[in-house]
Amino acid sequence: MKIRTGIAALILVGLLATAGFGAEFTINAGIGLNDKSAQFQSLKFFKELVEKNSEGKIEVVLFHSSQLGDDRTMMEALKMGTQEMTCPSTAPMTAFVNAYKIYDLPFIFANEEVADYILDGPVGKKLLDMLPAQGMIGLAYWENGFRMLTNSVHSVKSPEDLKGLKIRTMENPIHLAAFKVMGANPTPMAFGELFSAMQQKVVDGQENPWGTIFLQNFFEVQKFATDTGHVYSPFVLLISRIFWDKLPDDMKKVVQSAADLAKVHNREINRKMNAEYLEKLKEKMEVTILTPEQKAAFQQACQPIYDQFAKDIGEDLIKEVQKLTSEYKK
Ligand code: KDG
Repeated sequence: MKIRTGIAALILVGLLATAGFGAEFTINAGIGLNDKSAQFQSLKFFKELVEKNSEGKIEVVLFHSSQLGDDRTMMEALKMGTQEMTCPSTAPMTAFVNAYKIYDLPFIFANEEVADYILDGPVGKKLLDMLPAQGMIGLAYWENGFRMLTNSVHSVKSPEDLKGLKIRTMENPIHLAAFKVMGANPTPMAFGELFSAMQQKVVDGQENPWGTIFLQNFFEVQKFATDTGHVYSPFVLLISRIFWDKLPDDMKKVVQSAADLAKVHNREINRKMNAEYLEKLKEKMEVTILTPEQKAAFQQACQPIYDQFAKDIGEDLIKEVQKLTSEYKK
């Protein structure tokens, strides 16, 4: 009898530990994308590492599909300390730290390798270091990816084809200005409202990486896609400063190292998934792959944005990034 009770108690302790009971700290982490996304898969990877390496002292609870709100609302919650973690695109982060607009300049990064080089270098670090003053700690740059255009009206092969199309953008002044200058009729909206806005034809189109277009079933309400790749969207894994300041140093190390390892994992699976889902989307939508000349026309059309936002972002920062990206190419 005693042995049986002992075993039962052991099982119970095990169950409680896996359920997070007894954990000293809980990280509630919320994102906008769904549970099939590379972002959610990477959060699961992060959770496993943190829970294992903290020996159960930290529990990570995951929420997807805007269950805890949109990017902006979750960042506000981090600032107030009512939510511990989120992973927004950098575009809506510009409401908190203006310098993040540098990443929104159209065509600033030619490919993912250049993006990694900038994000993991001094510029990326400088921008992460601006976050604590806003009540958030930037643990690592993960990846959303190059953004592609979709719509339900007609195929888009040139900026002229955008004329009059109502395009949902993220809440970001540069994205709005870029689509305006290309002739579209842009409107900012939270991600969680996007699918039904397209379904109800409140907007004609949107822009997101291939993985999102496929995994969020956007192809059900959008017939046309174009590989514009007009903006590279980084994600930042953010943790509330209020929570961070309560963590002992050894636990901070566990969280930081899991964020760094998950970054490598995230970039790897995200790139694989984006390539794979482009092929799948070709079976479901009319996908236009632009020639280099066609792509150059979009780049040309967006050029005025650089002057328009030079003062706002800071000419020195723009020059610094352009210098680094050109060095990388050599
Ligand atoms: O989880 C991330 C999403 O909330 C959001 O950042 C996705 O790219 C996105 C968009 O278009 O809003």
